[in-house]
Amino acid sequence: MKKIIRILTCLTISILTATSLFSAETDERGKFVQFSVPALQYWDMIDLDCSDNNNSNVLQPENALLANTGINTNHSDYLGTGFVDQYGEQFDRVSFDFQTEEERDYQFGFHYSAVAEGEPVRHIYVDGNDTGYISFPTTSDWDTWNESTVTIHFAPGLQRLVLYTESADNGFINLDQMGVQ
Ligand SMILES: [Ca+2]
Ligand SMILES: [Ca+2]
Repeated sequence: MKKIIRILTCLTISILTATSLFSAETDERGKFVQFSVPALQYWDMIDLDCSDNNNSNVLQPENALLANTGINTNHSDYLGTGFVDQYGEQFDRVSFDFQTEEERDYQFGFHYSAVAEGEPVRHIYVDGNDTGYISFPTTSDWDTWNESTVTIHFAPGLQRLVLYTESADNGFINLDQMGVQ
């Protein structure tokens, strides 16, 4: 029997001990790494090293958990390996998982571009609760990037922040990067 364990906080996974071959896969829930180990006894352990290029204050949406969006590289000057597009219809969402070490206000900066009739917004859900929204003022074209920020208070722990498109959220954005301070 196969046991599947998903590790939501890892953006890059290095398998430290042993094993063996692994493969990077993608399914409807996002990217994952699959590997096989010999039958484990209860005293055995699997060690994983999780990192995002040694900079945990920057998360790339193209590596996040995506729903109803795409990933593209067809505009210049993006950061990381690409950006999220097809992101402006109802139910489209990007979910970031990260760890906070202390209780305080955290500032989130989103690197994006937006060419729309109105001013696109995305509703912010933290651990399943609607905590408001963030605006993404339009940029002159899809090759121009801007930053929009929002401050959210967190206790220590594992967090999930979702940028969710509700029914009237005014159009598409390309989302390139999220920084946390
Ligand atoms: Ca979409
Ligand atoms: Ca990016």
